[in-house]
Amino acid sequence: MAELKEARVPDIGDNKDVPVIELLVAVGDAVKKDQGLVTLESDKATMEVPAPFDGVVRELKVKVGDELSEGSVVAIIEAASGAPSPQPSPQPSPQPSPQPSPKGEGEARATPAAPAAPARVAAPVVASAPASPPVAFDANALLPGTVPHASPAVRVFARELGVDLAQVAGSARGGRITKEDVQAFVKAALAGGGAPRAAGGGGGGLDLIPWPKVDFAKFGPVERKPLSRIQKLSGANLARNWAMIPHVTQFDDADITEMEAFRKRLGEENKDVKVTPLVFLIKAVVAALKKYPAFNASLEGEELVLKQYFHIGIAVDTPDGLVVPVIRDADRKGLIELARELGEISAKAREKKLSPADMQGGCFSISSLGGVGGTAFTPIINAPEVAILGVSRSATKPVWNGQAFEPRLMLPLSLSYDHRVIDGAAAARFTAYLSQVLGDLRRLLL
Ligand code: CAO
Repeated sequence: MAELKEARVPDIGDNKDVPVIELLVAVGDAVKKDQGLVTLESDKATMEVPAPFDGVVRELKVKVGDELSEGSVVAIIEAASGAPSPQPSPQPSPQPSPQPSPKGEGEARATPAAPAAPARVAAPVVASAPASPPVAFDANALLPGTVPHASPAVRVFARELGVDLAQVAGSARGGRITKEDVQAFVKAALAGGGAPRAAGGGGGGLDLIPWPKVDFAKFGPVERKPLSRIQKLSGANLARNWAMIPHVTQFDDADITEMEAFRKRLGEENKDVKVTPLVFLIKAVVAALKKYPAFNASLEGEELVLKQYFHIGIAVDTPDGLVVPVIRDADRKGLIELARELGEISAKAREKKLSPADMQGGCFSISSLGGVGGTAFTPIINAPEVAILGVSRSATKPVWNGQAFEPRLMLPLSLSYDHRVIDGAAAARFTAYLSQVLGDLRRLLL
């Protein structure tokens, strides 16, 4: 009799809560031992969770975006027992009776205490139901069960080139897509005058002209330097966010003359911690998010997910590129505690010690170039957030007080927002409120 068994995430080292970026199989697919079921991507690596034995996928316990750790149940697989496996049955599996996996968790709740991997491997399933048949060139023809099959390295390679693997025909056994297949696809696309479509499926294809190919060495000496891993990852995210989110940036100034005097006093009283303007900004942002909840939201289809927690991402410049660790529950922390935590996460970022969990769950990000310079910039929204605050260097400026010009310390604010979610008037109110709070910190008590 056929046996239903769980396929779980194996030992993945120190990685925890690693997001699922791709489902490689669908319910009803026949799978071979070691065939990838889903792809996980941490900030450091992409990995496939393999099928622990041959069988037929009866249930997928995860969806894209779920976060998995070692032992999380990925799928329920019916292991064939001796006889060749029949075509996938439309009947729901009677045993076990799992519940839907809760959002954001990959843990299956209804299959407790089951062994991590089945001891007995069933007989191979029939070849008439290949797990990943060669994928048709037309992505629109992509059906459940014909998900492109490629190794994590090839997936990363394709993503870097902006190639949608669903459009690539795999030449290796079982339709597996190789690096050469991706290269051939890009060459064909370039030769045909078109460009590979933006990866991610949701981009809808940008139909851009090809990237200019220039032999720079013809014009003078050059040196080639590979991008760091962080640059590659953040570059892909930034490009997607810039291309897919209709950004608008609202600029404003906050008079921080009094705030600055208070900050200096705080610094003198707390010499063991560096209190920079950024901690006041975190507090002011939390107050503004409470007043304007649409800024503490994410867009999911036709719904806004409004968050009732206040986790603030901070863009940190490191020698390897930009990372955005998250300060959790910033609403429950005081200025000194925030200053301490900011110092800790910045140091951790620069020492490359951030874990994926340190960079997850953010509601809204702040990118401060105040320590560097500039008067304004347009930060790119850190999806799935809907807004980001850029902060430039404060400067003393003459400000008209109704009777005379007064020297005031002014802090430039640049708020980029997703115009699908936030209107210009709301953005102007948000920055005006931020400016009021920073101008008079007593407002934080209201
Ligand atoms: N105006 C004037 N001075 C400012 C300021 C501002 N808005 N913000 C900070 N400063 C001062 C600080 O007070 C500090 O002065 P002292 O050395 O005299 O104490 C100095 O500038 C350096 O501050 P800092 O940068 O070390 O600290 P921070 O808390 O302001 O920022 C961090 C911490 C991690 C956010 C920052 O170091 C960093 O990495 N910023 C870059 C972020 C980035 O690259 N963003 C661009 C992304 S593109 O969207």
